[in-house]
Amino acid sequence: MYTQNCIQCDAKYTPEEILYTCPKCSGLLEIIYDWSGQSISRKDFEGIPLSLWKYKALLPVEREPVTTNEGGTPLYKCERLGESFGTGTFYVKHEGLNPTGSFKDRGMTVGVSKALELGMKTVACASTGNTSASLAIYGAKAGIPVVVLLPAGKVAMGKVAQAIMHGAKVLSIKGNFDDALKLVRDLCDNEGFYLLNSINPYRLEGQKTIAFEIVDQLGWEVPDRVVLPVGNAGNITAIYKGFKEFYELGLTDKIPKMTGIQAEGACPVVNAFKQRLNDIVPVSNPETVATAIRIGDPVNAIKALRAIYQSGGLAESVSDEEIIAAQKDLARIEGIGVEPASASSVAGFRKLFGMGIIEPGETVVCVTTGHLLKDPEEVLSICESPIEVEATAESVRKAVFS
Ligand code: AN7
Repeated sequence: MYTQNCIQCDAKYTPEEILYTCPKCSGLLEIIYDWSGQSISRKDFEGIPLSLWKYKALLPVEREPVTTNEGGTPLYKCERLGESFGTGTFYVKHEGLNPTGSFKDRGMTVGVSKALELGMKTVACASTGNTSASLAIYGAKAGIPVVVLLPAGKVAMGKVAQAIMHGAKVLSIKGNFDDALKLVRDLCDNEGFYLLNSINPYRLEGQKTIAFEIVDQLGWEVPDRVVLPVGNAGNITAIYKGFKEFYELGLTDKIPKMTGIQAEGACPVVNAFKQRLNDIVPVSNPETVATAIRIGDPVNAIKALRAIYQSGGLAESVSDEEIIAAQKDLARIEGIGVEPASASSVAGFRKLFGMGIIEPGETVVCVTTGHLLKDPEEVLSICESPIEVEATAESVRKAVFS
C-alpha cells in the first residue's frame, strides 16, 4: 500500500490520482509506502540476479511491467584513477550501460508501466535528450504514442537519433529546456497526456533502485558518499529515497552523504546550498558542454536540497574544463566511456578531494549517468582527429611511429 504525499503540506492522495504537484499547495509529491505487516529482509533479495525488477516488492507497479532489462549496471572499482587523484580506490556505478545508455531507463520502465496501469493513452516529456530517448523506447514497447519537446540545437546527436528512430513525435523548441518543460506541462494538462519528466513521482521510484543496487553490489555495505551530476535534480532525490527506504526497513545501518555536482554555467542548486537556502533562484541562461544538465530551473530543487541537508552531503560546481578532463581520464585510465554530464561526478569528486572536503578513507561511489556514444560530436571536438595516411605499409609505419 502506498499514497502520493505532498512534501510541503503532507496532503495524501490515492495512487490512482493523476497528479504531478499538490492541488492544495503546489508542493512536490512523493510516493510513501506502508510496509507495516510485511516483513522484508535481506534474504528476499539474495540469490536473485541484479536488475531493477528484482526490487518489485518496493516499487509502485502492480501489472506486468513494460521492461527491456534495465538496471543491473556494473559497479567498477577505479584503482588507477583513484591513485592518480591521491584518494585511493573509489567506485563508479556506470548507468550508461542501461538499454538506451542512461539511467533514465529505470524511471521510464516504472513510469510507462504506471501510465498503462492508469489507463493513459499518450506519454510526453521535455528533455535535454536522454529522457526523450528513454521514453521513446518504452512507449514503443508499450505500443502508445510518445511526444517529446527538445531545446533546439542543444541536444546531443545520439539522443535525438534514438528518439526519432524509436518513433517518438519529436518537437524542437526554440528555447531552452526550462521553456520546453513549461510547454509540455501545459500540453499534458490540456490534452490529458501523461507527463513523464522527473516531477512525476512514479518515475523517481524507478531511479531509487540505483541505491538498492549499490548496496547489493557492496555486499550490504552502504558507501560513505555518493557523488552524482544534478540537472533537474530528480536523480539525487530518488537515490537518497532508495537509501532511506533500505535504512527504514532495517536492511542497512546508514545513509550516504548525497553529493550533487553541477556545471558552473548551470548551478542553481549549488548556489542555494552555499547560502544554506531551502530553494533555488533560477539561472536564466544556463550554458555548459554538459548539455544533459544545461538546466537553469530544476523542478526537484526543493527535494534535492532536502536530500543533501538531511544526509549531511553537499553541492559543488565544476568547470567545463574539469568535466572534459575527467571524461578523458575515465576513458583512458579506467576504460569507462561516459558523456560529459556524467563525468561531472568524477570531476566533482576530484575537486572536493583536492579541497580537503572529501576525506581520505571515505568509501565513495560516483554515478556516471550516460554513455560516451550519446554525444560523439563533443568527443570529436575535444580529441585528436584520426591520422590520414596513404594505403601503403610504409606510410602506416611512419604514422604509427611519428
Ligand atoms: C546523463 O534527459 O534532464 O538531476 O531531459 O541526461 O535527475 O535531472 C537529463 C538529465 C545527469 C541529470 N546525467 O539528472 C533529460 C535530463 C545525464 C542526464 C542528468 C541528466 P537529474
